[in-house]
Amino acid sequence: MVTTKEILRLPEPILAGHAACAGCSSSLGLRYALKALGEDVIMSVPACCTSVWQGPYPKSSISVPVLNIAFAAAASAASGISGALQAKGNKDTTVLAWAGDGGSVDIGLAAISGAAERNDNMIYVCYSNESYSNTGVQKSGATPPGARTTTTPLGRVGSPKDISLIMWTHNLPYVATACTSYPRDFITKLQKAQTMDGFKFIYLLAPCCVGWKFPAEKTIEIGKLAVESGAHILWEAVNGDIKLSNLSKKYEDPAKRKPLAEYLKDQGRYKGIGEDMIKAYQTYIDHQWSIITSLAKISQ
Ligand SMILES: Cc1ncc(C[n+]2csc(CCOP(=O)(O)OP(=O)(O)O)c2C)c(N)n1
Repeated sequence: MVTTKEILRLPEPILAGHAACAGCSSSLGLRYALKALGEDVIMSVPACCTSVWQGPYPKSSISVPVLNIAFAAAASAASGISGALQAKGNKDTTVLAWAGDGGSVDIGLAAISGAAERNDNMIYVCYSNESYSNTGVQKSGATPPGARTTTTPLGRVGSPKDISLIMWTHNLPYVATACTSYPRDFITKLQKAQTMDGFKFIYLLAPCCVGWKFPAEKTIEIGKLAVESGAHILWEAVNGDIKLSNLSKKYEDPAKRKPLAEYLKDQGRYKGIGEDMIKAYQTYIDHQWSIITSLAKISQ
């Protein structure tokens, strides 16, 4: 694993003048990603917070070339870039598709699935603030049970889609989950993905203080609580073999997990949400744990 000192020494890829909200963890995530992947990167970014905060065209606060593309098209555009690089004999440049959960779990899913099935050479990061944030925090397929959004004012009913497991079924070289509160884990996963050919997928939980309604200074703490409560499981799969990441290993034992209520207490999106919905969230989390740990056992 890279050291914190090593991360700090890497060149800054997000330049002054960006328009991210205070406490935005997805911009922090991209900062880590570009530090991890180096300067020889081309990005494909669909409509999402990142395309907004990077600055008004033709200005960009992101230090690598970015193709801003239609909402559903991050993976297809990245496939095109990857194919063009291949045709030019360029094996060095990393193609990074960087998209929100709305653009990945919902509208871009067919494009991602196609690119994954073809095993097109790219790293696809779905940063998830668990909603369509930049258009006013609507529910996405990744919104957890009970969460209030502008389209679920009484709390989200039903279960989210687990896009990481959906991608895992595509038999990919690399699939992982990460969280912006754990940069070393994320960076290590990105660097591992970068050494592999084909389609690599990372789901990055990125708490959003605006959408989740918590104070900006709590961004890192909230992300940690997501992992410590077991709500977000950190794992990776190399060629299909799933294993829990060290940071999540101890939470395999439910008794070691912090209560879900502790993770939710500072999030305004859960304020006043009934016990039945919180229970549904806990049931969903327990179900996810049983799937991941079963798959990890089979992989041993
Ligand atoms: C086809 C289409 N529908 C709707 C929009 C409007 N739109 C732009 S970004 C966005 C939300 C993006 O949500 P997400 O992918 O979760 O990224 P985030 O904003 O949370 O970063 C929407 C609905 C659009 N650009 N194109």
